[in-house]
Amino acid sequence: MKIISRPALLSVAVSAVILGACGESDLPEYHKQKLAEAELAQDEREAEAANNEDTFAPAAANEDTSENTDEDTNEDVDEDTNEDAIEENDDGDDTQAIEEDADVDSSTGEENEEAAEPDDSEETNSVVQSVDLDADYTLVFADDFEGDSLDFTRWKTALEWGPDLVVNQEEQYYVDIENAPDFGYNPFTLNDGILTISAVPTPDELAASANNQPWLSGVLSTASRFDMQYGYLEARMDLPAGRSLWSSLWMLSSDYNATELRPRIFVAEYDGGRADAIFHNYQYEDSEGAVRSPGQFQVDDDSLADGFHTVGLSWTPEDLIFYLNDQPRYRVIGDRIPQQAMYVILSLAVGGVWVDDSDTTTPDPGQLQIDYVRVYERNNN
Ligand SMILES: [Ca+2]
Ligand SMILES: [Ca+2]
Repeated sequence: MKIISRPALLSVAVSAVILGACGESDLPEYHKQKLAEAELAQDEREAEAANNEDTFAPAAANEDTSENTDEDTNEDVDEDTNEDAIEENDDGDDTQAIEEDADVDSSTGEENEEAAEPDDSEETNSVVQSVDLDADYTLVFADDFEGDSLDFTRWKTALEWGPDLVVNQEEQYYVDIENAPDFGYNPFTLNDGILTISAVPTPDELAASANNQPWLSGVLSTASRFDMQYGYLEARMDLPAGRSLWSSLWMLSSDYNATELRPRIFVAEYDGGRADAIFHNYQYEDSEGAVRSPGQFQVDDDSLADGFHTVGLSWTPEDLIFYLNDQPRYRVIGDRIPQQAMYVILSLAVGGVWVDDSDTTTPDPGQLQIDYVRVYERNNN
């Protein structure tokens, strides 16, 4: 495993949102639907697994590295929570400083028009200090895609609920090339250290195998093969512009049915139909089981459609910081930051409720290119 040499990031002010400050808005409908469908499928899989332990390996247990601070993660929201969060974050935390300032730095982004109603979580500016991957972190997972084929010790090519469940009215069928190598279409190609996921219209002869979905595409997941809990996740990708192409780097809880918060982190979502913006989000469940989110956060950048860009997530027990091209853009803090192992997913969806339906202008093929995916753990200080 090689050490990544890179310049340290500058300390910059970034918009931050404090979870639970005033309660968050409801989820966008499509995420609710996705969640409900995924849970249903997961329940079915669990029931199946109970009957046949050979066919379903539960996610590998992760070392519990959470030195959960003395914060009460289930504390009811009240008017003091916001102040508490700020104070607790300042106390004993040498990497973060928060300036109490009601003015949000609007130059870093704005509410997504299609997201839920703007929430009333408190926003503030916070100073994010450098992430020095060379000095303070150790590389614990990396795929530079230098080989001739996918490394199935690192990646699954299916989601946990299997390829046949349609969520979000998405139009693609994710070919599980690991388990169906003779499917007839392989969405994954590797060339010169670049993995390309190619989405194409489903050929007639494969329609039945593809659950009659009109597109074929690919997904990568580290479920049961690699979990992370805190650290820095980064992917370098050339995102595809074009109608209906929905690229995502996201994370789900490794123990999806049994954990508090049931967190899911959308490190980066990209709609090729509005190619000059990227979206970050975090979702969790409150103590009543309602799914909450501080809201989808939009970062505008008119260079996104061209060339390679890095997207990253810094995750500590105290915060989530979302990065684009090594610059922190959005920070989430508070007592509902995930304190549990999660796994990593990369997907190229086509169509669905968040993007336009495919039509004759949808690129064929639509191609997401990935240079690398890396995960670093922070060294003990
Ligand atoms: Ca591109
Ligand atoms: Ca590479």
